[in-house]
Amino acid sequence: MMNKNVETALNKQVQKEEFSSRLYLAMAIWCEVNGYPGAAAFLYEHTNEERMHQMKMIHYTNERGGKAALFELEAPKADFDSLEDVFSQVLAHEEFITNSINTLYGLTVAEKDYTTGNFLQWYITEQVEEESTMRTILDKIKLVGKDKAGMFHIDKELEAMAQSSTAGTA
Ligand code: OFO
Repeated sequence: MMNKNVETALNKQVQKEEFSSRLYLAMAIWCEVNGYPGAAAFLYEHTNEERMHQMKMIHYTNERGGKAALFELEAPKADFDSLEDVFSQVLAHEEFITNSINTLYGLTVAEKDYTTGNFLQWYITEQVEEESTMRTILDKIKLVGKDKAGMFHIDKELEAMAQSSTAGTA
C-alpha cells in the first residue's frame, strides 16, 4: 500500500502537470493567432509532453497500490504581451515545477518512501533539461529584441525543435 501522504502529494503534482499542459496550450493558441507558427508548434508539442508527465505519475500511483485523483483546474491566462513575455512565463512556470518536484522528493525521503524517491529521479533530471531549454530560448528572444528578421529565425528554429521532438529525437 502506498504511503498516504506521498499519494496525496503525487496527486497534487499530477494536477500541476495537468495545469502545465493547459497553460502551454493557451500559450500555443496565442502564438498561433499572433504570427508565431513555430513557437505555436513548439508549445503544442510541449503540451503533449506535460500530458505524458501527468500520465507517468498516474500510472505509477495506481501500480503502487494507490489511486490517482484529478482535481479542478484554474483557467490559464489567455493573453500575453509578446513572445518574450510568453517564454518568460514558461521559464518561471518550469522553475515553479522544479521546486514542486524537489519538495515532493523531500517528502519521500522524510516518509522513507525510497521507491517513489527513485521514481522521481526521472522528473528531477527532466526539470534540469526543461529549464535549460526554456532559458536558452528566452535568451535568444531577448537577444534579437524587436528585430523582425531575427524573430522570424527564432520562430523557424522553434518549429524545427517541435519537429525533432515529435520524431522522438529530442
Ligand atoms: Fe512537467 O515539466 Fe514542464 O512543467
